Formats: sequence, structure tokens, C-alpha cells
Amino acid sequence: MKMRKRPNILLTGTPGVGKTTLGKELAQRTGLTYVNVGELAQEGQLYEGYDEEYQCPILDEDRVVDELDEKMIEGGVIVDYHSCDLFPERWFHIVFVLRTDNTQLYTRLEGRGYTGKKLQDNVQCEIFQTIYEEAMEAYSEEIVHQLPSNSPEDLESNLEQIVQWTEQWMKDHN
Ligand code: DAT
Repeated sequence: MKMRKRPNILLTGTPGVGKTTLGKELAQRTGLTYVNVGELAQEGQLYEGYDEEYQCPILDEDRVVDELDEKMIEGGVIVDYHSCDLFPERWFHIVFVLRTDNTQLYTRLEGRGYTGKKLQDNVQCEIFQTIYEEAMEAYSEEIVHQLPSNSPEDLESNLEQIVQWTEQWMKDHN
């Protein structure tokens, strides 16, 4: 029996924009598999050092890619990560960059316990649309979409749009 073809979706954006919230619910509604790259790296200790300035481990990108490649080739994976240029372009059928207004993002990240430089740099990352630009460079522009992620209404609307896109993709490819 041949498996139905299923798309791979990348959810990216500055920390705190709502990737995890969207990704988990999307997995529920589509049956696709949700993968949080931060957690995957943590579980497998896929690190290659420690960043003293940001006080966080440095991802071993090659090992992360190796770890995921087989699953990505199979298809049907939702990947959640706050950066996007480490992944092979061939992995993804569509890329969503979530965007949050900076005052709102500030409040969310403060709530997560971020302070000082880490808080400022992440809010600035969103203001400068760093991840959107990274995505536009790393992937074909036609597959990169920005999604507002400020409210529960935005979340629901994003979910509905992506569920619909996924269903259409599966019709077109099976
Ligand atoms: P990320 O995975 O991008 O770091 P998250 O999913 O953990 O972000 O969400 C960060 C916080 O923001 C969390 O408290 C849930 C909240 N949140 C997520 N999406 C939201 C939305 N569309 N509207 C309001 N709050 C949202």
C-alpha cells in the first residue's frame, strides 16, 4: 500500500509569536506530525557549544538536519523553529512567518521571563523583520507567507487557512 502524500510545513518567526500554539493545534486538526526543533535538539543534545551572551546552547545544525531528514522525505511534518535558513530548501512545500506587534510581543516575552538584552534583541528581531527576510532568502518567495499572530481571532483564521491549504495540497498530489 502506498502512503498518501502529505506536505511539509515550516512555521517560523521570532520567539513568542505563537509558532508552538499554532503548530500543535494544526497537527490536531490535520493529522500531520508536529516537530519542535528546540525540543528535538534538547532531547538529543544536538548542540555544539554554548553562547555566553545569550545564555543558550548553540544548535548543531548538521546533526539536526540529519536527525530529521528521513521523516521530512516521508512528508506530513509541521516544523516549528525561530530560524529557518538551516533547513534544506527541498524540505518544505510552504513556509509561514508569524508576525506579532512589538508591544504585544514584549509583553509575551516578559511573561516568559525574558529580561534585558535577550528581551530587547528579540523584540528588535521582530521590528526589523529579520526572520521574514531570512525566509525570503532561503526559500522560493512564492511559498513564503506572513501571518498576523496578535489575537485568538488571528490564531483561528490562520488555522482555518492552513487546514484548507493542506487539504487542497493533498487533493492535488494524490
Ligand atoms: P513561539 O512558539 O513562537 O515561541 P508560543 O506559541 O509559545 O510562541 O506563544 C507565546 C505566547 O503567546 C503564549 O503565551 C501563547 C500566546 N499566543 C500565541 N499565539 C497567540 C495569538 N494568536 N494571540 C494571542 N496570544 C497568543
